[in-house]
Amino acid sequence: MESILEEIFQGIIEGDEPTTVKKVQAAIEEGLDPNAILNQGMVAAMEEIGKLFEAGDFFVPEMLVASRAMQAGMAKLKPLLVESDFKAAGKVVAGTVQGDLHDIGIHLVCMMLEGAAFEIINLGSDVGPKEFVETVRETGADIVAMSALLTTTMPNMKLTIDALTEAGLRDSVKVMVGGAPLTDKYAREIGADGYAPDASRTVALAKSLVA
Ligand code: B1M
Repeated sequence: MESILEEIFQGIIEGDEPTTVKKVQAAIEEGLDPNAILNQGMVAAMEEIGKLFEAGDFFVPEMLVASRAMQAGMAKLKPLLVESDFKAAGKVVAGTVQGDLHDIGIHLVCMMLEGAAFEIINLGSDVGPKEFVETVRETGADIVAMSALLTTTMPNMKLTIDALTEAGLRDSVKVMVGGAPLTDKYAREIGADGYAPDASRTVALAKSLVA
Protein backbone atom coordinates (compact mmCIF):
# COMPACT_ATOMS: atom_id res chain seq x y z
CA MET A 1 0.00 0.00 0.00
CA GLU A 2 1.22 3.55 -0.78
CA SER A 3 2.56 5.10 2.41
CA ILE A 4 0.11 7.99 2.25
CA LEU A 5 -2.79 5.51 2.16
CA GLU A 6 -1.28 3.84 5.23
CA GLU A 7 -1.19 7.22 6.95
CA ILE A 8 -4.88 7.80 6.13
CA PHE A 9 -5.65 4.28 7.39
CA GLN A 10 -3.73 4.98 10.62
CA GLY A 11 -5.30 8.44 11.04
CA ILE A 12 -8.77 6.89 11.01
CA ILE A 13 -7.81 4.03 13.34
CA GLU A 14 -6.47 6.61 15.81
CA GLY A 15 -9.53 8.83 15.36
CA ASP A 16 -7.18 11.64 14.38
CA GLU A 17 -9.43 13.90 12.30
CA PRO A 18 -6.88 16.67 11.45
CA THR A 19 -4.28 14.15 10.25
CA THR A 20 -6.85 12.19 8.25
CA VAL A 21 -8.08 15.34 6.49
CA LYS A 22 -4.52 16.55 5.85
CA LYS A 23 -3.43 13.21 4.41
CA VAL A 24 -6.53 12.84 2.23
CA GLN A 25 -5.83 16.33 0.85
CA ALA A 26 -2.19 15.39 0.24
CA ALA A 27 -3.21 12.17 -1.51
CA ILE A 28 -5.58 14.13 -3.76
CA GLU A 29 -2.82 16.62 -4.57
CA GLU A 30 -0.44 13.75 -5.40
CA GLY A 31 -3.01 12.60 -7.95
CA LEU A 32 -3.92 9.29 -6.32
CA ASP A 33 -7.08 7.59 -7.57
CA PRO A 34 -9.98 8.78 -5.33
CA ASN A 35 -11.37 5.23 -5.28
CA ALA A 36 -8.05 3.91 -3.95
CA ILE A 37 -8.01 6.62 -1.27
CA LEU A 38 -11.54 5.66 -0.30
CA ASN A 39 -11.29 1.88 -0.42
CA GLN A 40 -7.67 1.13 0.52
CA GLY A 41 -7.24 3.97 2.99
CA MET A 42 -10.63 4.72 4.52
CA VAL A 43 -13.02 1.78 4.11
CA ALA A 44 -10.18 -0.63 4.99
CA ALA A 45 -9.67 1.28 8.25
CA MET A 46 -13.34 0.94 9.18
CA GLU A 47 -13.11 -2.82 8.52
CA GLU A 48 -10.09 -3.02 10.81
CA ILE A 49 -11.97 -1.06 13.49
CA GLY A 50 -14.82 -3.60 13.27
CA LYS A 51 -12.30 -6.39 13.89
CA LEU A 52 -10.75 -4.55 16.85
CA PHE A 53 -14.23 -3.97 18.31
CA GLU A 54 -15.13 -7.65 17.93
CA ALA A 55 -11.86 -8.63 19.61
CA GLY A 56 -12.65 -6.33 22.55
CA ASP A 57 -9.65 -4.09 21.83
CA PHE A 58 -11.83 -1.13 20.75
CA PHE A 59 -15.00 0.22 22.34
CA VAL A 60 -17.82 2.50 21.16
CA PRO A 61 -15.94 5.80 21.82
CA GLU A 62 -13.05 4.65 19.61
CA MET A 63 -15.49 3.63 16.87
CA LEU A 64 -17.16 7.02 17.15
CA VAL A 65 -14.01 9.13 16.83
CA ALA A 66 -12.83 6.92 13.97
CA SER A 67 -16.11 7.44 12.16
CA ARG A 68 -15.80 11.22 12.61
CA ALA A 69 -12.33 11.13 11.08
CA MET A 70 -13.69 9.00 8.23
CA GLN A 71 -16.59 11.42 7.57
CA ALA A 72 -14.21 14.42 7.58
CA GLY A 73 -11.96 12.68 5.06
CA MET A 74 -14.98 11.74 2.94
CA ALA A 75 -16.02 15.40 2.78
CA LYS A 76 -12.68 16.17 1.08
CA LEU A 77 -13.15 13.34 -1.40
CA LYS A 78 -16.76 14.10 -2.22
CA PRO A 79 -16.11 16.67 -4.99
CA LEU A 80 -13.94 14.12 -6.79
CA LEU A 81 -16.40 11.28 -6.44
CA VAL A 82 -19.33 13.44 -7.47
CA GLU A 83 -18.43 14.87 -10.83
CA SER A 84 -21.64 15.09 -12.70
CA ASP A 85 -24.06 17.66 -13.92
CA PHE A 86 -26.25 15.52 -16.13
CA LYS A 87 -30.03 15.55 -16.07
CA ALA A 88 -31.23 13.56 -13.03
CA ALA A 89 -31.29 9.84 -13.77
CA GLY A 90 -33.97 9.38 -11.10
CA LYS A 91 -34.91 10.50 -7.61
CA VAL A 92 -33.73 8.46 -4.62
CA VAL A 93 -34.89 8.73 -1.01
CA ALA A 94 -32.16 7.22 1.15
CA GLY A 95 -31.61 6.48 4.81
CA THR A 96 -30.51 4.05 7.48
CA VAL A 97 -33.51 2.38 9.08
CA GLN A 98 -35.06 3.05 12.46
CA GLY A 99 -32.93 2.26 15.50
CA ASP A 100 -29.71 2.26 13.49
CA LEU A 101 -27.20 5.10 13.82
CA HIS A 102 -24.63 3.86 11.30
CA ASP A 103 -24.63 6.42 8.52
CA ILE A 104 -21.21 6.25 6.85
CA GLY A 105 -22.26 3.56 4.35
CA ILE A 106 -25.45 5.33 3.29
CA HIS A 107 -23.58 8.63 2.87
CA LEU A 108 -21.14 6.84 0.60
CA VAL A 109 -23.97 5.24 -1.36
CA CYS A 110 -25.59 8.68 -1.76
CA MET A 111 -22.32 10.22 -2.96
CA MET A 112 -21.88 7.54 -5.62
CA LEU A 113 -25.49 7.85 -6.77
CA GLU A 114 -25.11 11.62 -6.94
CA GLY A 115 -22.03 11.09 -9.09
CA ALA A 116 -24.15 8.96 -11.41
CA ALA A 117 -26.61 11.86 -11.81
CA PHE A 118 -29.32 10.67 -9.42
CA GLU A 119 -31.12 13.30 -7.35
CA ILE A 120 -30.70 12.36 -3.70
CA ILE A 121 -32.85 13.02 -0.66
CA ASN A 122 -30.64 11.70 2.13
CA LEU A 123 -32.63 11.34 5.36
CA GLY A 124 -29.57 10.20 7.33
CA SER A 125 -29.85 7.61 10.08
CA ASP A 126 -32.59 6.28 12.38
CA VAL A 127 -35.30 6.84 9.77
CA GLY A 128 -38.70 5.38 10.63
CA PRO A 129 -41.19 3.88 8.13
CA LYS A 130 -43.45 6.95 8.44
CA GLU A 131 -40.66 9.34 7.43
CA PHE A 132 -39.75 7.18 4.42
CA VAL A 133 -43.41 7.02 3.36
CA GLU A 134 -44.02 10.75 3.77
CA THR A 135 -40.86 11.68 1.87
CA VAL A 136 -41.69 9.32 -1.00
CA ARG A 137 -45.17 10.81 -1.18
CA GLU A 138 -43.92 14.42 -1.09
CA THR A 139 -41.08 13.99 -3.57
CA GLY A 140 -42.51 11.40 -5.99
CA ALA A 141 -39.27 9.44 -5.63
CA ASP A 142 -38.43 6.63 -8.04
CA ILE A 143 -36.36 4.62 -5.56
CA VAL A 144 -36.06 4.08 -1.81
CA ALA A 145 -32.56 3.05 -0.68
CA MET A 146 -32.38 1.59 2.82
CA SER A 147 -29.33 0.67 4.84
CA ALA A 148 -28.97 -1.45 8.00
CA LEU A 149 -25.75 -2.33 9.80
CA LEU A 150 -27.24 -4.20 12.74
CA THR A 151 -28.92 -7.59 12.62
CA THR A 152 -31.45 -6.16 15.09
CA THR A 153 -32.51 -3.33 12.75
CA MET A 154 -32.75 -5.38 9.53
CA PRO A 155 -36.45 -6.22 10.20
CA ASN A 156 -37.21 -2.49 10.09
CA MET A 157 -36.61 -2.65 6.33
CA LYS A 158 -39.56 -5.01 6.01
CA LEU A 159 -41.67 -2.71 8.20
CA THR A 160 -40.84 0.18 5.87
CA ILE A 161 -41.77 -1.87 2.78
CA ASP A 162 -45.05 -2.83 4.49
CA ALA A 163 -45.71 0.84 5.30
CA LEU A 164 -45.13 1.79 1.64
CA THR A 165 -47.62 -0.92 0.62
CA GLU A 166 -50.20 0.26 3.17
CA ALA A 167 -49.81 3.84 1.90
CA GLY A 168 -50.53 2.64 -1.66
CA LEU A 169 -47.05 3.68 -2.83
CA ARG A 170 -45.34 0.34 -3.32
CA ASP A 171 -46.22 0.02 -7.01
CA SER A 172 -44.81 3.44 -7.86
CA VAL A 173 -41.45 3.16 -6.09
CA LYS A 174 -38.60 0.64 -6.31
CA VAL A 175 -36.93 -0.49 -3.09
CA MET A 176 -33.24 -1.36 -2.84
CA VAL A 177 -31.42 -2.41 0.30
CA GLY A 178 -27.86 -2.85 1.53
CA GLY A 179 -25.57 -2.87 4.54
CA ALA A 180 -22.99 -5.26 5.93
CA PRO A 181 -25.34 -7.92 7.42
CA LEU A 182 -27.67 -7.98 4.39
CA THR A 183 -27.81 -10.66 1.70
CA ASP A 184 -29.52 -10.96 -1.64
CA LYS A 185 -31.66 -13.75 -0.17
CA TYR A 186 -32.81 -11.56 2.72
CA ALA A 187 -33.64 -8.74 0.30
CA ARG A 188 -35.87 -11.08 -1.70
CA GLU A 189 -37.53 -12.46 1.44
CA ILE A 190 -38.61 -9.01 2.60
CA GLY A 191 -39.91 -8.07 -0.85
CA ALA A 192 -37.22 -5.56 -1.89
CA ASP A 193 -36.56 -5.07 -5.61
CA GLY A 194 -32.82 -5.35 -5.24
CA TYR A 195 -29.75 -5.69 -3.03
CA ALA A 196 -26.30 -4.16 -3.52
CA PRO A 197 -23.24 -5.18 -1.48
CA ASP A 198 -21.39 -1.90 -1.94
CA ALA A 199 -21.77 1.67 -3.12
CA SER A 200 -20.55 1.20 -6.68
CA ARG A 201 -22.81 -1.79 -7.29
CA THR A 202 -25.69 0.30 -5.91
CA VAL A 203 -25.24 2.62 -8.88
CA ALA A 204 -25.60 -0.26 -11.36
CA LEU A 205 -28.63 -1.54 -9.44
CA ALA A 206 -30.31 1.88 -9.32
CA LYS A 207 -29.79 2.32 -13.07
CA SER A 208 -31.34 -1.08 -13.75
CA LEU A 209 -34.32 -0.30 -11.51
CA VAL A 210 -35.19 2.94 -13.33
CA ALA A 211 -34.41 1.58 -16.81
CO1 B1M B 1 -21.25 -0.13 15.16
N1 B1M B 1 -21.45 -2.04 14.84
N2 B1M B 1 -22.41 -0.27 16.75
N3 B1M B 1 -20.87 1.75 15.44
N4 B1M B 1 -19.95 -0.31 13.83
C1 B1M B 1 -20.86 -2.57 13.61
C2 B1M B 1 -21.87 -2.52 12.46
C3 B1M B 1 -20.49 -4.05 14.04
C4 B1M B 1 -20.47 -5.06 12.85
C5 B1M B 1 -19.14 -4.05 14.80
C6 B1M B 1 -18.69 -5.44 15.19
O1 B1M B 1 -19.20 -6.01 16.13
N5 B1M B 1 -17.75 -6.01 14.43
C7 B1M B 1 -21.61 -4.37 15.08
C8 B1M B 1 -22.91 -4.97 14.53
C9 B1M B 1 -23.10 -6.43 14.90
C10 B1M B 1 -24.36 -6.97 14.31
O2 B1M B 1 -25.44 -6.47 14.45
N6 B1M B 1 -24.19 -8.08 13.61
C11 B1M B 1 -21.85 -2.99 15.68
C12 B1M B 1 -22.44 -2.75 16.94
C13 B1M B 1 -22.71 -3.99 17.79
C14 B1M B 1 -22.76 -1.45 17.41
C15 B1M B 1 -23.45 -1.07 18.73
C16 B1M B 1 -24.65 -1.96 19.13
C17 B1M B 1 -22.35 -1.04 19.82
C18 B1M B 1 -22.82 -0.78 21.23
O3 B1M B 1 -23.37 0.25 21.52
N7 B1M B 1 -22.60 -1.76 22.06
C19 B1M B 1 -23.90 0.41 18.46
C20 B1M B 1 -25.30 0.49 17.84
C21 B1M B 1 -25.79 1.92 17.74
C22 B1M B 1 -27.04 2.02 16.86
O4 B1M B 1 -26.93 2.07 15.66
N8 B1M B 1 -28.20 2.01 17.49
C23 B1M B 1 -22.87 0.81 17.45
C24 B1M B 1 -22.44 2.12 17.29
C25 B1M B 1 -21.49 2.53 16.38
C26 B1M B 1 -20.95 3.98 16.32
C27 B1M B 1 -22.04 5.03 16.56
C28 B1M B 1 -19.90 4.11 17.40
C29 B1M B 1 -20.27 3.99 14.90
C30 B1M B 1 -21.18 4.52 13.77
C31 B1M B 1 -20.94 6.00 13.47
C32 B1M B 1 -21.62 6.43 12.21
O5 B1M B 1 -21.95 5.65 11.30
N9 B1M B 1 -21.85 7.71 12.16
C33 B1M B 1 -20.05 2.50 14.64
C34 B1M B 1 -19.16 1.99 13.65
C35 B1M B 1 -18.24 2.99 13.01
C36 B1M B 1 -19.13 0.61 13.28
C37 B1M B 1 -18.17 -0.11 12.29
C38 B1M B 1 -16.81 -0.23 12.98
C39 B1M B 1 -17.96 0.52 10.93
C40 B1M B 1 -19.24 0.78 10.11
C41 B1M B 1 -18.86 1.57 8.89
O6 B1M B 1 -19.05 2.76 8.87
N10 B1M B 1 -18.26 0.90 7.87
C42 B1M B 1 -18.91 -1.51 12.11
C43 B1M B 1 -17.97 -2.67 11.81
C44 B1M B 1 -17.92 -2.98 10.32
O7 B1M B 1 -18.82 -2.71 9.56
N11 B1M B 1 -16.87 -3.65 9.92
C45 B1M B 1 -19.83 -1.55 13.28
C46 B1M B 1 -17.76 1.57 6.67
C47 B1M B 1 -18.91 1.71 5.65
C48 B1M B 1 -18.37 2.39 4.40
O8 B1M B 1 -19.34 0.41 5.33
O9 B1M B 1 -21.64 0.76 6.36
O10 B1M B 1 -20.93 -1.54 5.52
P1 B1M B 1 -20.88 -0.06 5.40
O11 B1M B 1 -21.45 0.34 3.96
C49 B1M B 1 -21.02 -0.27 2.76
C50 B1M B 1 -21.87 -1.48 2.34
O12 B1M B 1 -22.42 -2.20 3.42
C51 B1M B 1 -22.88 -0.91 1.40
O13 B1M B 1 -22.17 0.15 0.77
C52 B1M B 1 -21.28 0.78 1.68
C53 B1M B 1 -20.04 1.21 0.94
O14 B1M B 1 -19.49 0.21 0.14
N12 B1M B 1 -24.13 -0.35 1.90
C54 B1M B 1 -25.22 -0.24 1.09
C55 B1M B 1 -24.45 0.19 3.10
N13 B1M B 1 -25.70 0.63 3.10
C56 B1M B 1 -26.20 0.40 1.88
C57 B1M B 1 -27.47 0.69 1.34
C58 B1M B 1 -27.70 0.32 0.02
C59 B1M B 1 -26.73 -0.33 -0.75
C60 B1M B 1 -25.46 -0.60 -0.22
O15 B1M B 1 -28.93 0.60 -0.45
C61 B1M B 1 -29.30 0.16 -1.67
